[in-house]
Amino acid sequence: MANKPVSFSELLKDGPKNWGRWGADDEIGALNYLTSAEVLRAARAIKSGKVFMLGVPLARPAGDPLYPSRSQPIRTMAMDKGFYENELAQPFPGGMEYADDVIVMYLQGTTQYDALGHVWYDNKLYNGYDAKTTTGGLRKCSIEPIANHGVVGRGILLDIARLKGKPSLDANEPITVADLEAAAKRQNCAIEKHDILLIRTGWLKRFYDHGFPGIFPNGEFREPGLAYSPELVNWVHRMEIPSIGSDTIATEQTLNEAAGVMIPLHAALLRDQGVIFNEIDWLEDLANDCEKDGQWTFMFVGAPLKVVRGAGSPVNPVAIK
Ligand code: UVW
Repeated sequence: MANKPVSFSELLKDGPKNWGRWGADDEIGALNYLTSAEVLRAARAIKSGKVFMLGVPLARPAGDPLYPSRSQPIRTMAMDKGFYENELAQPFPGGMEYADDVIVMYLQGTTQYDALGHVWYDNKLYNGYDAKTTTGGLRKCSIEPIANHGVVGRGILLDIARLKGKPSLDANEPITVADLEAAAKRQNCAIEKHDILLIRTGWLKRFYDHGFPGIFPNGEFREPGLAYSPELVNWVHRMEIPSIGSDTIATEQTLNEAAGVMIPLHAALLRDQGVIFNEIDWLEDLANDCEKDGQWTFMFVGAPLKVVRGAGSPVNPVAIK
């Protein structure tokens, strides 16, 4: 049973903030850590040329994994052979015909990046921008500046499910700093400053194995993941982590029972520190390969779409080993 919720301003009042660190007009937060030197460090992590695409299939007829308040993507044909068969379209001169389609979806309804203006508390976004700047489209901290910069750096996969010796973590199971360090130790690799963290819980595989009950047991949204603690938010700040991704919908433990709050790391890391969240990553193939060859670091490339004023964007991230 969760306690009565504490307000985020109270819970996080002594926590680290990066507001102003990169100037009063900054909109990319911890991506500022990802300089050209970091891209070269990432390139040095490439050893075999193996490529892993971390996006999930989009708009499957059977449905996609997404946050409960979001509806499923709708993809429909705007042009196909049927149009020609029913004389609704004519071939181009020369005889060529074509297919076209349209998708209606939440920008965060698949593997995706959250913009820094995606969440706020106390009416302030990252870097102190007024929450009113989100009305009608994000005029500050949209996905566009993130998409213009790109998310390129050394990635490290931390396989917490393997660390715990189970196919997936349990509902609302927390991941602590000690777990991250123990996973790195088991994998015989070190987490370095400015690393892009990918955290495997095994949760997303439950969706493809068992459908919606696999990730909403008892109909509840209670994902395992990184758990809020002052130690964790200080560790992320000290390690200057630019971005965190996971094989869950929200990249963090859903409910912090002690404080009675939901997804507090969106407040403590994204809003306060400008850490970029990347969600719904497919990590199974990458993790299996890392376990096999013992190489858990790679070049990571995340290229969200330049959606004008968007609160997020779909992405198909790339890990190159
Ligand atoms: C919410 O936190 C509402 O969404 P997401 O998990 O996409 O960040």
